[in-house]
Amino acid sequence: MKKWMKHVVISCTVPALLLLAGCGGGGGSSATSSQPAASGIQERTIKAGIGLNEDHPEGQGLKKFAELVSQKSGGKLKVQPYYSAQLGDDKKMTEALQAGMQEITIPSTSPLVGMIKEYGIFDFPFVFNDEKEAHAVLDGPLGQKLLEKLPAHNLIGLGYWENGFRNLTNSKHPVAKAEDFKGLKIRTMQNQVHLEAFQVLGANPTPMAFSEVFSALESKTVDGQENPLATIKSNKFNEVQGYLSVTKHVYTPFVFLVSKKFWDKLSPEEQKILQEAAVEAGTYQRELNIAENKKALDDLKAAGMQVNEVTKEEMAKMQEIIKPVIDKFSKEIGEDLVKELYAEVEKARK
Ligand code: TK8
Repeated sequence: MKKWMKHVVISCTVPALLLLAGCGGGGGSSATSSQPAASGIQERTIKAGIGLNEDHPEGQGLKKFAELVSQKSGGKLKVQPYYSAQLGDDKKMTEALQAGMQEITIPSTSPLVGMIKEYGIFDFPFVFNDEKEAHAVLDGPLGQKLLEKLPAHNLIGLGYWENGFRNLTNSKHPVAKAEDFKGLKIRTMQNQVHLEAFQVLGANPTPMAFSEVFSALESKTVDGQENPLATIKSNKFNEVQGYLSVTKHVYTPFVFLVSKKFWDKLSPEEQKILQEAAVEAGTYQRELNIAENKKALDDLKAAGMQVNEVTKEEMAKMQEIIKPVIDKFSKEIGEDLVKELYAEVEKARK
Protein backbone atom coordinates (compact mmCIF):
# COMPACT_ATOMS: atom_id res chain seq x y z
CA MET A 1 0.00 0.00 0.00
CA LYS A 2 2.83 2.34 0.86
CA LYS A 3 4.54 1.70 -2.45
CA TRP A 4 1.26 2.26 -4.23
CA MET A 5 0.86 5.70 -2.66
CA LYS A 6 4.41 6.63 -3.51
CA HIS A 7 3.87 5.61 -7.09
CA VAL A 8 0.78 7.76 -7.48
CA VAL A 9 2.52 10.77 -5.96
CA ILE A 10 5.49 10.41 -8.31
CA SER A 11 3.40 9.95 -11.40
CA CYS A 12 1.37 13.08 -10.66
CA THR A 13 4.32 15.45 -10.53
CA VAL A 14 4.50 15.42 -14.32
CA PRO A 15 3.81 18.20 -16.88
CA ALA A 16 0.33 19.44 -17.70
CA LEU A 17 -0.07 17.36 -20.82
CA LEU A 18 0.60 14.17 -18.89
CA LEU A 19 -1.67 15.18 -16.04
CA LEU A 20 -4.50 15.33 -18.53
CA ALA A 21 -3.66 11.90 -19.81
CA GLY A 22 -3.03 10.03 -16.61
CA CYS A 23 -3.69 11.80 -13.34
CA GLY A 24 -7.10 13.42 -13.75
CA GLY A 25 -9.77 11.94 -11.50
CA GLY A 26 -9.15 8.23 -11.79
CA GLY A 27 -6.20 8.23 -9.45
CA GLY A 28 -3.47 6.19 -11.14
CA SER A 29 -5.06 3.26 -12.89
CA SER A 30 -1.77 1.36 -13.06
CA ALA A 31 -1.77 1.05 -9.29
CA THR A 32 -4.85 -1.14 -9.30
CA SER A 33 -4.06 -3.08 -12.48
CA SER A 34 -2.28 -6.42 -12.64
CA GLN A 35 1.04 -4.76 -13.56
CA PRO A 36 3.80 -5.09 -11.00
CA ALA A 37 3.23 -1.99 -8.92
CA ALA A 38 6.90 -1.88 -7.98
CA SER A 39 7.81 0.44 -10.80
CA GLY A 40 4.93 0.81 -13.22
CA ILE A 41 7.29 0.15 -16.10
CA GLN A 42 6.72 -2.78 -18.42
CA GLU A 43 9.03 -4.39 -20.95
CA ARG A 44 8.20 -2.67 -24.22
CA THR A 45 9.78 -2.28 -27.64
CA ILE A 46 9.12 1.11 -29.20
CA LYS A 47 9.51 1.56 -32.95
CA ALA A 48 10.78 5.06 -33.77
CA GLY A 49 11.30 6.07 -37.40
CA ILE A 50 12.63 9.25 -39.03
CA GLY A 51 13.22 10.41 -42.59
CA LEU A 52 16.84 11.49 -42.19
CA ASN A 53 20.05 9.50 -41.83
CA GLU A 54 21.70 8.25 -38.67
CA ASP A 55 24.62 10.69 -39.11
CA HIS A 56 22.27 13.70 -39.30
CA PRO A 57 21.61 15.60 -36.03
CA GLU A 58 18.04 14.26 -36.10
CA GLY A 59 19.44 10.71 -36.24
CA GLN A 60 21.90 11.47 -33.45
CA GLY A 61 19.07 12.98 -31.42
CA LEU A 62 16.98 9.85 -31.86
CA LYS A 63 19.91 7.74 -30.74
CA LYS A 64 20.28 9.92 -27.64
CA PHE A 65 16.54 9.58 -27.00
CA ALA A 66 16.85 5.78 -27.12
CA GLU A 67 19.75 5.85 -24.63
CA LEU A 68 17.90 8.15 -22.24
CA VAL A 69 14.75 6.03 -22.33
CA SER A 70 16.79 2.91 -21.62
CA GLN A 71 18.59 4.59 -18.70
CA LYS A 72 15.45 6.04 -17.17
CA SER A 73 13.53 2.77 -17.43
CA GLY A 74 16.27 0.48 -16.21
CA GLY A 75 16.45 -1.08 -19.65
CA LYS A 76 12.77 -2.07 -19.74
CA LEU A 77 11.68 0.37 -22.45
CA LYS A 78 13.63 -0.29 -25.65
CA VAL A 79 13.53 2.26 -28.44
CA GLN A 80 14.31 0.70 -31.80
CA PRO A 81 15.44 3.48 -34.18
CA TYR A 82 14.79 3.33 -37.92
CA TYR A 83 16.59 5.98 -39.97
CA SER A 84 16.49 7.16 -43.61
CA ALA A 85 12.74 6.67 -44.16
CA GLN A 86 13.11 2.88 -43.76
CA LEU A 87 9.57 2.87 -42.36
CA GLY A 88 8.31 5.39 -44.93
CA ASP A 89 8.18 9.14 -45.40
CA ASP A 90 6.90 11.70 -42.87
CA LYS A 91 3.27 11.36 -43.93
CA LYS A 92 3.26 7.59 -44.07
CA MET A 93 4.90 7.24 -40.64
CA THR A 94 2.47 9.73 -39.12
CA GLU A 95 -0.41 7.66 -40.48
CA ALA A 96 1.18 4.52 -39.04
CA LEU A 97 1.21 6.23 -35.62
CA GLN A 98 -2.47 7.11 -35.97
CA ALA A 99 -3.26 3.49 -36.80
CA GLY A 100 -1.18 2.23 -33.87
CA MET A 101 1.28 0.41 -36.15
CA GLN A 102 4.32 2.49 -35.15
CA GLU A 103 5.00 4.26 -31.86
CA ILE A 104 7.17 7.31 -32.63
CA THR A 105 8.15 9.58 -35.52
CA ILE A 106 9.69 13.07 -35.71
CA PRO A 107 8.48 14.65 -38.98
CA SER A 108 8.64 18.18 -40.31
CA THR A 109 5.48 20.06 -39.37
CA SER A 110 5.03 21.11 -43.02
CA PRO A 111 3.50 17.88 -44.41
CA LEU A 112 1.08 17.83 -41.44
CA VAL A 113 -0.79 20.99 -42.41
CA GLY A 114 -3.37 18.99 -44.36
CA MET A 115 -4.39 17.64 -40.94
CA ILE A 116 -3.75 20.69 -38.73
CA LYS A 117 -3.80 23.84 -40.84
CA GLU A 118 -2.45 25.98 -37.98
CA TYR A 119 0.98 24.38 -38.41
CA GLY A 120 1.16 26.39 -41.64
CA ILE A 121 2.38 29.43 -39.69
CA PHE A 122 5.77 27.73 -39.49
CA ASP A 123 5.89 27.63 -43.28
CA PHE A 124 5.77 31.42 -43.59
CA PRO A 125 9.10 32.63 -44.96
CA PHE A 126 11.34 35.10 -43.14
CA VAL A 127 9.62 34.92 -39.73
CA PHE A 128 12.61 34.14 -37.50
CA ASN A 129 16.04 35.80 -37.53
CA ASP A 130 17.81 33.01 -35.69
CA GLU A 131 17.31 29.66 -34.00
CA LYS A 132 16.95 31.20 -30.54
CA GLU A 133 13.84 33.07 -31.59
CA ALA A 134 12.36 29.95 -33.12
CA HIS A 135 13.04 27.89 -29.99
CA ALA A 136 11.42 30.53 -27.77
CA VAL A 137 8.24 30.52 -29.85
CA LEU A 138 8.09 26.73 -30.24
CA ASP A 139 8.69 26.13 -26.52
CA GLY A 140 6.26 28.89 -25.51
CA PRO A 141 2.46 29.06 -25.34
CA LEU A 142 1.97 29.10 -29.11
CA GLY A 143 3.98 25.92 -29.67
CA GLN A 144 2.11 24.27 -26.79
CA LYS A 145 -1.26 25.33 -28.17
CA LEU A 146 -0.47 23.59 -31.45
CA LEU A 147 0.68 20.42 -29.67
CA GLU A 148 -2.73 20.32 -28.02
CA LYS A 149 -4.38 19.97 -31.42
CA LEU A 150 -2.67 16.61 -31.98
CA PRO A 151 -4.66 14.26 -29.68
CA ALA A 152 -7.83 14.87 -31.72
CA HIS A 153 -5.89 13.24 -34.57
CA ASN A 154 -4.74 10.24 -32.50
CA LEU A 155 -1.31 11.75 -31.95
CA ILE A 156 0.56 13.05 -28.89
CA GLY A 157 3.20 15.76 -29.33
CA LEU A 158 6.09 15.80 -26.86
CA GLY A 159 7.75 18.98 -28.16
CA TYR A 160 9.77 20.35 -31.06
CA TRP A 161 13.16 19.42 -32.39
CA GLU A 162 14.98 21.43 -35.04
CA ASN A 163 14.99 20.98 -38.78
CA GLY A 164 16.18 24.56 -39.29
CA PHE A 165 16.72 27.31 -41.84
CA ARG A 166 16.30 26.12 -45.40
CA ASN A 167 18.54 26.96 -48.37
CA LEU A 168 18.09 26.45 -52.08
CA THR A 169 20.22 24.15 -54.22
CA ASN A 170 19.92 23.53 -57.97
CA SER A 171 21.77 22.13 -60.95
CA LYS A 172 21.27 25.06 -63.36
CA HIS A 173 22.72 28.35 -62.13
CA PRO A 174 23.35 30.48 -59.01
CA VAL A 175 20.20 32.00 -57.53
CA ALA A 176 21.11 35.44 -56.23
CA LYS A 177 18.20 37.57 -57.45
CA ALA A 178 14.44 37.12 -57.31
CA GLU A 179 14.31 36.66 -61.10
CA ASP A 180 16.77 33.76 -60.93
CA PHE A 181 13.91 31.54 -59.71
CA LYS A 182 12.13 31.86 -63.07
CA GLY A 183 11.52 28.49 -64.70
CA LEU A 184 13.45 26.44 -62.14
CA LYS A 185 11.78 23.12 -61.38
CA ILE A 186 11.94 22.94 -57.60
CA ARG A 187 10.89 20.14 -55.30
CA THR A 188 8.93 21.44 -52.31
CA MET A 189 7.55 19.69 -49.27
CA GLN A 190 3.93 18.55 -49.52
CA ASN A 191 2.69 21.92 -48.33
CA GLN A 192 0.61 24.60 -49.97
CA VAL A 193 2.44 27.63 -48.54
CA HIS A 194 5.77 26.42 -49.93
CA LEU A 195 4.18 25.51 -53.24
CA GLU A 196 2.52 28.88 -53.81
CA ALA A 197 5.51 30.89 -52.57
CA PHE A 198 7.72 29.29 -55.23
CA GLN A 199 4.98 29.74 -57.81
CA VAL A 200 4.77 33.51 -57.34
CA LEU A 201 8.55 33.70 -57.59
CA GLY A 202 8.16 32.25 -61.08
CA ALA A 203 9.58 28.83 -60.30
CA ASN A 204 7.92 25.59 -61.29
CA PRO A 205 7.43 23.76 -57.97
CA THR A 206 6.58 20.07 -57.49
CA PRO A 207 5.56 18.71 -54.09
CA MET A 208 7.24 15.42 -53.25
CA ALA A 209 8.08 13.24 -50.24
CA PHE A 210 11.63 13.74 -49.02
CA SER A 211 12.58 10.12 -49.59
CA GLU A 212 12.18 10.61 -53.36
CA VAL A 213 14.23 13.80 -53.66
CA PHE A 214 17.71 12.44 -54.37
CA SER A 215 16.63 10.34 -57.33
CA ALA A 216 14.41 13.14 -58.68
CA LEU A 217 17.44 15.46 -58.63
CA GLU A 218 19.69 12.81 -60.12
CA SER A 219 17.31 12.03 -62.98
CA LYS A 220 16.72 15.80 -63.49
CA THR A 221 12.97 15.38 -62.95
CA VAL A 222 13.53 18.52 -60.88
CA ASP A 223 16.35 21.07 -61.03
CA GLY A 224 16.51 21.92 -57.37
CA GLN A 225 15.29 21.56 -53.81
CA GLU A 226 15.59 23.42 -50.51
CA ASN A 227 16.63 22.11 -47.10
CA PRO A 228 18.92 22.97 -44.19
CA LEU A 229 22.65 22.60 -44.89
CA ALA A 230 23.03 19.61 -42.56
CA THR A 231 20.47 17.73 -44.64
CA ILE A 232 21.99 18.75 -47.98
CA LYS A 233 25.27 17.34 -46.72
CA SER A 234 23.95 14.20 -45.03
CA ASN A 235 21.90 13.25 -48.08
CA LYS A 236 24.77 14.08 -50.44
CA PHE A 237 22.68 16.39 -52.61
CA ASN A 238 25.99 18.05 -53.55
CA GLU A 239 26.64 15.01 -55.78
CA VAL A 240 23.74 16.03 -58.02
CA GLN A 241 23.50 19.80 -57.34
CA GLY A 242 26.20 22.27 -58.35
CA TYR A 243 24.75 25.47 -56.87
CA LEU A 244 23.92 26.41 -53.31
CA SER A 245 22.28 29.72 -52.50
CA VAL A 246 22.25 30.72 -48.85
CA THR A 247 18.66 31.93 -48.81
CA LYS A 248 17.67 30.91 -45.25
CA HIS A 249 14.17 31.63 -46.50
CA VAL A 250 12.25 29.72 -43.86
CA TYR A 251 12.83 27.96 -40.54
CA THR A 252 10.88 24.70 -40.27
CA PRO A 253 10.65 22.58 -37.09
CA PHE A 254 10.38 18.89 -36.40
CA VAL A 255 7.59 17.78 -34.08
CA PHE A 256 8.10 14.79 -31.77
CA LEU A 257 5.05 12.55 -32.22
CA VAL A 258 3.85 9.49 -30.30
CA SER A 259 0.96 7.25 -31.33
CA LYS A 260 -1.97 8.05 -29.03
CA LYS A 261 -3.11 4.43 -29.17
CA PHE A 262 0.26 3.47 -27.70
CA TRP A 263 0.46 6.41 -25.30
CA ASP A 264 -2.88 5.61 -23.72
CA LYS A 265 -1.61 2.14 -22.78
CA LEU A 266 1.36 3.55 -20.86
CA SER A 267 1.49 4.11 -17.12
CA PRO A 268 2.03 7.71 -15.98
CA GLU A 269 5.56 6.74 -15.04
CA GLU A 270 6.29 5.45 -18.53
CA GLN A 271 4.77 8.56 -20.06
CA LYS A 272 6.97 10.73 -17.88
CA ILE A 273 10.09 8.86 -19.04
CA LEU A 274 9.23 9.43 -22.70
CA GLN A 275 8.31 13.08 -22.14
CA GLU A 276 11.54 13.87 -20.29
CA ALA A 277 13.70 11.96 -22.75
CA ALA A 278 12.09 13.71 -25.73
CA VAL A 279 12.87 17.13 -24.23
CA GLU A 280 16.40 16.26 -23.11
CA ALA A 281 17.31 14.62 -26.42
CA GLY A 282 15.69 17.59 -28.18
CA THR A 283 17.99 20.06 -26.41
CA TYR A 284 20.95 17.95 -27.48
CA GLN A 285 19.63 17.64 -31.04
CA ARG A 286 19.15 21.41 -31.42
CA GLU A 287 22.69 22.18 -30.25
CA LEU A 288 24.13 19.58 -32.56
CA ASN A 289 22.02 20.84 -35.46
CA ILE A 290 23.18 24.44 -35.08
CA ALA A 291 26.82 23.34 -34.97
CA GLU A 292 26.40 21.00 -37.94
CA ASN A 293 24.63 23.62 -40.06
CA LYS A 294 27.63 25.93 -39.55
CA LYS A 295 30.14 23.22 -40.39
CA ALA A 296 28.22 21.88 -43.37
CA LEU A 297 28.66 25.11 -45.34
CA ASP A 298 32.43 24.64 -45.45
CA ASP A 299 32.07 20.94 -46.13
CA LEU A 300 29.74 21.57 -49.08
CA LYS A 301 32.13 24.18 -50.50
CA ALA A 302 35.02 21.76 -50.09
CA ALA A 303 32.94 19.13 -51.87
CA GLY A 304 32.78 21.48 -54.88
CA MET A 305 29.44 23.25 -54.59
CA GLN A 306 29.39 26.81 -55.85
CA VAL A 307 27.98 28.85 -52.96
CA ASN A 308 26.47 32.31 -53.14
CA GLU A 309 24.94 34.60 -50.52
CA VAL A 310 21.85 36.67 -51.22
CA THR A 311 21.91 40.41 -50.44
CA LYS A 312 19.45 42.02 -48.00
CA GLU A 313 17.95 44.04 -50.88
CA GLU A 314 17.23 40.94 -52.94
CA MET A 315 15.79 39.19 -49.89
CA ALA A 316 13.47 42.15 -49.38
CA LYS A 317 12.38 41.90 -53.02
CA MET A 318 11.59 38.22 -52.63
CA GLN A 319 9.64 38.96 -49.47
CA GLU A 320 7.62 41.57 -51.32
CA ILE A 321 6.76 39.11 -54.10
CA ILE A 322 5.71 36.43 -51.61
CA LYS A 323 3.60 38.78 -49.48
CA PRO A 324 0.24 38.07 -51.20
CA VAL A 325 0.74 34.35 -50.49
CA ILE A 326 1.33 35.09 -46.80
CA ASP A 327 -1.75 37.34 -46.70
CA LYS A 328 -3.86 34.64 -48.30
CA PHE A 329 -2.74 31.92 -45.89
CA SER A 330 -3.00 34.24 -42.88
CA LYS A 331 -6.70 34.51 -43.65
CA GLU A 332 -7.07 30.77 -44.16
CA ILE A 333 -5.15 29.76 -41.05
CA GLY A 334 -6.57 32.51 -38.84
CA GLU A 335 -5.34 36.07 -38.52
CA ASP A 336 -5.40 35.97 -34.71
CA LEU A 337 -3.00 33.07 -34.64
CA VAL A 338 -0.69 34.81 -37.11
CA LYS A 339 -0.76 37.96 -34.93
CA GLU A 340 0.10 35.80 -31.95
CA LEU A 341 3.04 34.36 -33.89
CA TYR A 342 4.50 37.79 -34.63
CA ALA A 343 3.85 38.98 -31.06
CA GLU A 344 5.73 35.93 -29.72
CA VAL A 345 8.61 36.63 -32.12
CA GLU A 346 8.74 40.25 -30.88
CA LYS A 347 8.82 39.02 -27.30
CA ALA A 348 11.65 36.62 -28.11
CA ARG A 349 13.59 39.44 -29.77
CA LYS A 350 13.63 41.56 -26.61
C1 TK8 B 1 12.69 14.30 -43.40
C2 TK8 B 1 11.94 15.55 -43.85
C3 TK8 B 1 12.91 16.57 -44.44
C4 TK8 B 1 12.21 17.88 -44.78
C5 TK8 B 1 11.82 17.79 -46.25
O1 TK8 B 1 11.81 13.31 -43.03
O2 TK8 B 1 10.91 17.04 -46.56
O3 TK8 B 1 12.44 18.47 -47.06
O4 TK8 B 1 13.04 18.98 -44.58
O5 TK8 B 1 13.97 16.73 -43.64
O6 TK8 B 1 11.19 16.06 -42.78
